[in-house]
Amino acid sequence: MPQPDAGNNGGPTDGASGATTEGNVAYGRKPFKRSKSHFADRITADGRDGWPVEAGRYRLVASRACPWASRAVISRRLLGLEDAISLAITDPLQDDRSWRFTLDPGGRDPVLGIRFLREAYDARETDYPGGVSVPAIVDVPSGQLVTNDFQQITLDFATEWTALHRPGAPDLYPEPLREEIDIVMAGVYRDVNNGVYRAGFATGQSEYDAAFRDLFRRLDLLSERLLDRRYLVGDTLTEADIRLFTTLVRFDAVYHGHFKCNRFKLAEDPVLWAYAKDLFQTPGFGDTVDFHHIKHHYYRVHTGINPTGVVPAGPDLSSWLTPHHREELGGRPFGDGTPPGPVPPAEEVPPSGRPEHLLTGGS
Ligand SMILES: N[C@@H](CCC(=O)N[C@@H](CS)C(=O)NCC(=O)O)C(=O)O
Repeated sequence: MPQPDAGNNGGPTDGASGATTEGNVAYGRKPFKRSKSHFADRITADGRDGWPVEAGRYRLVASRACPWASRAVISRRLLGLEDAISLAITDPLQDDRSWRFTLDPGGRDPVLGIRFLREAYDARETDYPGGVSVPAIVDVPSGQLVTNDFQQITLDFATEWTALHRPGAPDLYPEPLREEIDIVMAGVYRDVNNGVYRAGFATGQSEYDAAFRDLFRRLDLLSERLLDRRYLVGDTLTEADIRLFTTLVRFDAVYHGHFKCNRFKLAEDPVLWAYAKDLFQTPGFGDTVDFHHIKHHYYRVHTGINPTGVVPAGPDLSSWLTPHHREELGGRPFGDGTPPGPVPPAEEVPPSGRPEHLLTGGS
């Protein structure tokens, strides 16, 4: 069932509400506060919320610009759910009707037949008053939004969709490590994933200072933690790594400048930089990243903090592909499993979004 919006103070839900709500009015004077997901139904093996796990029934709508949606794209790929859950990629630029399918022929999602993600929200709840956000999972037969609960979607991919995982899929949320994973993820969420937004959309100095301090204190701790261990928890990839990665991969390209998170660049912290490159070069991570979408979304949509909409040409992203040497720490990326195969051709990131598209390629 839809959940009441809690904690939305009328500011941007993540500051990415599209041009109209991104203006100065939306920034308000209250501190940045993330709104809670409105639709929190779960797709489960037993179908207790009315949405059973079923191959081919659901469509994941994601923006490659969005860190929260990118979690779902990575986890879907690591688990080999590509054939079970189809993927729609939105235009990185919202307009005042929010996320749209302008990248698709005729401006319509070819499976759902809609032009705006809002249509799936409306199909679920008439005159839905809240913001439209990605990631969103839509029930294809009815065209209705099922969930936009970004915190739960990936956990359910890992634990409820197991019957449809590929052979050799990793266990991204292993039972014996859940307590530790949850603790690590809580700190990463508060200070890093959401922390960069708190800094970037701060409307006062003390709010910004606090977010900046918490962010870099946490990054220092993470750097220390990762000094002699390849992954955040245990010796394999878990959900915790996915969640940290989606912020780190955006760090130098957008958060360092656009969100004023500039005590250091990721590339200046040897441990975090090597860790992030290691993940980037692991099948399922970097092959989902579109730097063009990331940069253009943040710098062009957030007109409140970048009124000119000019997108910086740098940084040089080709260094994401340089050696990281983290394999010397051991670790078993996929545990007893195997890496995912190649990206399905229809889902390949275009050359413009890849790191080898150097500065000469433009912004
Ligand atoms: N606030 C979302 C979390 C995901 C999120 O913030 N996604 C952003 C993109 S990175 C979004 O779609 N924002 C839409 C908007 O601000 O209108 C939720 O409550 O589920």
